[in-house]
Amino acid sequence: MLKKLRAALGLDIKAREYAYGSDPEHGYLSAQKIPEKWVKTTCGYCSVGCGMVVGARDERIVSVRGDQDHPVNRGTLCPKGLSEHQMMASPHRARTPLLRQDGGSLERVSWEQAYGAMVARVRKVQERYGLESFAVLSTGQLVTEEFYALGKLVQLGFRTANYDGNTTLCMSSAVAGYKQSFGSDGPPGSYLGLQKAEVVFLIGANIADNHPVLWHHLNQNQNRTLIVCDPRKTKTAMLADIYLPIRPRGDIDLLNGLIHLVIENGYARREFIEAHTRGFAELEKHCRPYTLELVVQRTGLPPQLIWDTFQAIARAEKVFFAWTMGINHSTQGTDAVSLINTLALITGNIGRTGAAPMSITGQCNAMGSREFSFTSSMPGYRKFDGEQDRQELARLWGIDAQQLPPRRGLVYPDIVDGILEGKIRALWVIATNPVLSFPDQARLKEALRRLDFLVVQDGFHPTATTELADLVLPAAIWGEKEGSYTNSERRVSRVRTAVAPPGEAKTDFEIFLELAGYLGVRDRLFPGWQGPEDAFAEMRRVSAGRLCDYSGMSYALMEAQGGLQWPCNEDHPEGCDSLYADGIFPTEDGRANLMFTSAEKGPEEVDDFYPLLLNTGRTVEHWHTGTKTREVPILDKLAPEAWVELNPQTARRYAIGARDRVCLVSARGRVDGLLVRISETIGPDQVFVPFHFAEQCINKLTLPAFDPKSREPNYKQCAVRLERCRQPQP
Ligand SMILES: Nc1nc2c(c(=O)[nH]1)N[C@H]1C(S)=C(S)[C@@H](COP(=O)(O)OP(=O)(O)OC[C@H]3O[C@@H](n4cnc5c(=O)[nH]c(N)nc54)[C@H](O)[C@@H]3O)O[C@H]1N2
Ligand SMILES: Nc1nc2c(c(=O)[nH]1)N[C@H]1C(S)=C(S)[C@@H](COP(=O)(O)OP(=O)(O)OC[C@H]3O[C@@H](n4cnc5c(=O)[nH]c(N)nc54)[C@H](O)[C@@H]3O)O[C@H]1N2
Ligand code: SF4
Ligand SMILES: [Mo]
Repeated sequence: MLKKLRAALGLDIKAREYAYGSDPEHGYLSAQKIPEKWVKTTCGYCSVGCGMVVGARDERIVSVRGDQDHPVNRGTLCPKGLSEHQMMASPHRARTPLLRQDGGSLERVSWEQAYGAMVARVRKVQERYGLESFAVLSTGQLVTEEFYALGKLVQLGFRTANYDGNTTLCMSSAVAGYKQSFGSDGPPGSYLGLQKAEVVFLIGANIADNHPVLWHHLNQNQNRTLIVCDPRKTKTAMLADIYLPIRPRGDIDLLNGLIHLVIENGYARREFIEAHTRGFAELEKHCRPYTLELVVQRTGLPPQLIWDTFQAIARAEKVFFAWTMGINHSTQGTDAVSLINTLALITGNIGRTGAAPMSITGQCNAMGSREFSFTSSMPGYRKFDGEQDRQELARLWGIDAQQLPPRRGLVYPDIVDGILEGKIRALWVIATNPVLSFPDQARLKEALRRLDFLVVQDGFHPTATTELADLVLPAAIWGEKEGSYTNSERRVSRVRTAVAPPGEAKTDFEIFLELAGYLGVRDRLFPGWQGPEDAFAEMRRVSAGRLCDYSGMSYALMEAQGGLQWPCNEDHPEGCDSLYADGIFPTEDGRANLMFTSAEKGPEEVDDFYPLLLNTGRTVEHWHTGTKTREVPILDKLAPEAWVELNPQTARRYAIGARDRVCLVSARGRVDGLLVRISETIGPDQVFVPFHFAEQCINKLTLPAFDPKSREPNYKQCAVRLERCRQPQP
């Protein structure tokens, strides 16, 4: 019967399977769901960087499946990846430029009017208040070619250094921590390490929800010991051999204690330490007081678990240390990162497959922004204050080094402060939604209201941020643009166009180049550029000889291999699995720094008035502020609203039952109508709420406290109190 039907519809078996595989509701009976063409690309959500094949028909993506040949995922995808195409046809896509004039409503305008207005308004502000009164906030979600073009446009075209990205909300602590330890940014390990390590130590990383396809690598490693350190017993923690239910912010004490145990018990790799590091004597002295008793007292962990963790690390030949936001999202994030690097260094876990410290990044192309966006460093990981770096980049670009910004400009939270202080008067926001994602929402909104001019460039409208804009620029998104993303393991993979963007939306790349034309700098900055491949050619030249060396890459090679890990050059024509295999680090004397630190008090402690510690984060179904995933019916049905996780003891204390609704209040705001989930996954003095929901935006409560080195926000702890709900539900 089916065979006949298939024959009648003229479907070949493969096409039927593809369509059925991703769309069981309509399945193979719907001829409109049968792709006319298949395009290989990379997932546009998280930094795992799964390879996928998307099927398009009539300018719509109708099917998505995992690329069987891609080394990252071998055909597997998580729920977000599998349903990625469903957000594209959302009624909330931005379709035309919109301009607000004289305080009125946003009205449709042509691109010419939009560009004209933007250049005129920004120039006016810059003429009146100085070049640096214009600031730009970008993202980790453009293709790298777009980052490269944007960096040149902002720094050399608009000539403002006050330019940063949402990446400061995410992994700037990892960047700063790598720089402190190794002299440069760059994650030393790769996913193969998850397969080859004897011990995998995950610290503040919930990969089961947030990097699900990394399990695919862990699962290939049956003999490993998995250690998970997280105050919440997450899905990841539930699968651990050793679960460390650490007190929030206890990581620095734990790491100091582990370093002490390693040294005291004779497990430090003396030969490696002497040949390749600096600062061991000071480290040893610093860690001496961290006895097991002290660490137990500070972290709340049972001594046996700390001892078991130490034994596992000390005895293994290969330990893979990986962390994410439980470490980075802290006022001590940078130093905690460096301490993880130190533990890896003294145990000789660097430069080998399966033996590395490795920050798992977040967004699909946070890494690309680190390499080429001209924010945290100059393109190709060049230092703003490195004389040689400046001369080299100037020569490559054929400009005078004087034209390069003398220093890094203001970083994200300092741009917000700059607006509040009246120093910054115009802001361009690209592919980020700060009104929901930045801490202390009321303060951020107040800042945005004070601006003379706010431009927001987004694939969706309305969003919490586009609603406040004076000018909305409609952008193409994943599936509608060309370029490349770099994933967490330095793998640069192709991103390809399957369909045209909706309405008049344009790719960010086109917008940057056309805007450069209106500004009169297009020929100077982008001579002869037609498309992203021209940017890529220049990126190869600009990165040649650098750590993030793209010189051996081409689009064709990337497509053939399922991405290439940098450095990729004559020495490593197929890319490189581990950094620092020779034990030589990009510091002045080639040695890694054994950085250390002590735990400080958190920026906000609980008290009688605000007795609970609020932890925030993610769930597998949703992506950040939900502009995409809340448009996907299956994902939104699975997780339609925010919730608060409460320990049974806390629930008893407040006489609250499961499915009751409560309100959380901090010194900065309140969130009503949170659905209660009672679970021992969370400690009695803590609560957890995901941050994806505009209706119950948890960043009304979080605090504007930032790491002094990386400027990353302290999203994971603030003091709140719980009240019974005033309203029955939202
Ligand atoms: N489904 C989904 N996946 C995503 C994203 C998404 O929005 N949704 N976003 C992507 C992005 S940009 C990022 S940055 C990553 C983030 O990925 P993760 O870092 O895994 O995500 P989070 O849930 O923010 O935080 C991780 C864990 O840190 C723990 N934690 C809190 N405080 C502490 C502490 O003091 N010590 C320790 N050790 N742990 C602590 C939390 O309990 C939480 O389980 O996910 C990426 N993947
Ligand atoms: N409380 C709390 N807050 C947090 C966190 C937390 O753990 N707790 N995590 C923080 C972290 S790690 C991160 S990374 C941030 C993320 O915070 P945001 O960056 O604000 O979150 P997104 O929802 O990813 O916003 C991306 C925006 O870009 C748009 N967009 C997508 N693709 C494109 C494109 O190709 N071009 C253009 N122009 N627009 C596009 C989307 O529609 C969306 O509006 O949130 C931070 N905020
Ligand atoms: S794990 Fe990340 S990259 Fe892979 S399909 Fe899911 S969201 Fe996409
Ligand atoms: Mo992130």
